[in-house]
Amino acid sequence: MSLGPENTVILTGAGVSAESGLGTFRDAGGLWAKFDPMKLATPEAFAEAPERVLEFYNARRANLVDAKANAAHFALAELEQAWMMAGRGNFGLVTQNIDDLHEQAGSASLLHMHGELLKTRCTACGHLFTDKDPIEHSAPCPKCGETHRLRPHVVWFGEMPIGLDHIYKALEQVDLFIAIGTSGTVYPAAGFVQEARRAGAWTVELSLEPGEVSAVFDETVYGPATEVVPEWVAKKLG
Ligand code: BV8
Repeated sequence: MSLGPENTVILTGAGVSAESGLGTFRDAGGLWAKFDPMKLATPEAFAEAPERVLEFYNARRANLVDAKANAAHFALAELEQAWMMAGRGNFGLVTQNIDDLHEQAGSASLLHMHGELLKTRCTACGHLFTDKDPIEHSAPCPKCGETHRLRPHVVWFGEMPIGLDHIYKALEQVDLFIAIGTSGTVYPAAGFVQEARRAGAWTVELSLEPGEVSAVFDETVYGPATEVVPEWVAKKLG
């Protein structure tokens, strides 16, 4: 009997990049333990205090420039390769992370639903460009020349995540859903596992410890991503 396609959707969060030295949000000592997200990661905060918000993101951008992909990122790129080579079904990697570590590891079908820290966007003309330098609030847009209109290309609280229609379409026909290194706190991402279950998928959580929605997963494995993810992928690829 043919196994049929095994359409796969993977959702990653800050935990997959933790061992690359990038801070998580809600762990002890995490970013939101030190900073108030409502004062730094909302459009209102940016409108009220653009310099403070830019300082926060410029510091994280500078920290990201030297970060390197880890074994978990590489294992996910290997899983995608195997899927494509064997024609095992659709494969989509949705990340909540704004770093570029999945790209570094070679992941191709990648969607940054919360944006990308190494991109800057002009709110006047919409120009979107890769940018590793600090964003100066008064700087002119390289395309339209307007000043005071540049922002990090990240999705703040209250803003619409990127690619939701594409993600929900993939979740309608998913057979295997794997959530990796995410606390399941932020919606709509935290609700994806429910969509996957509605589609009849096998759902897996790979993280350091149980998150807010762990109870609904069919399979859970806890431990550092650089150990748990390569092990899970090796077992899956037999
Ligand atoms: C939306 C980008 C409307 C910027 C982020 C009131 C007003 C407005 C909205 C809301 C509201 N109340 C609720 C909401 C919805 C809100 C929300 O969910 N709030 C929460 C706090 C309750 N969501 C939104 O606003 C979203 N937009 O709702 O739009 C809409 C939506 C749908 C349809 C129509 C309209 C936008 C949310 C995006 C916000 N932007 N980031 C930036 O990075 O600064 S959120 C931020 O937290 C990250 O992007 C990340 O995506 C997100 C979740 O964090 P995690 O990745 O899970 O990280 P966390 O630290 O929490 O957990 C780490 C995990 O890793 C832990 O489980 C840990 O155990 C594990 N771990 C740690 N180390 C390791 C490890 N695992 C393995 N190995 C290790 N070594």
